[in-house]
Amino acid sequence: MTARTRLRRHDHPQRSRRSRAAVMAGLTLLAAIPAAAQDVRLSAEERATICAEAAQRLKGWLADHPAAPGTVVVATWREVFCPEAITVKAGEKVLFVNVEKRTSHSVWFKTAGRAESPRFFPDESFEQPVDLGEGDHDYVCGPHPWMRGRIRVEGAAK
Ligand SMILES: [Cu+2]
Repeated sequence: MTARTRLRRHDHPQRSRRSRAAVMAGLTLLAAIPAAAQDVRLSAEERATICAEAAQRLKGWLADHPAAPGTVVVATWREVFCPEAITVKAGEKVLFVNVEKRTSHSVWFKTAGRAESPRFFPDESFEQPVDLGEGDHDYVCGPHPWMRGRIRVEGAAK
């Protein structure tokens, strides 16, 4: 399967009109700044505003779905991973929670050669095993390649 058909398959129907140019622009930027673990469409201020909103929405979600101790939570909101960079110790778990109203996301450690996670829809979560080894690991969202994050793993067995 080519990258092109994969992107098309994951396109959201409601985005299909405007998404082609956006996807191509995202891929161009992705190629230009391979190491950056942040959303290149938005300024730092815009991302901070979005992540403050995400934190409020996540608080409500966690009230209904308490996270186990040793869980680091990342929210997805307005096509941003919040927070974009986290540090996890070996043995901890990373839980991605989708607090969007209608958009689904995935977690994909693409440069590490991993398979893309299942899509998680609004009000759903996805638990990412911390099996990546010590160091920094960048990931993207499959359907929205401009969504980026980074997990730093500390103290894992090498
Ligand atoms: Cu996404």
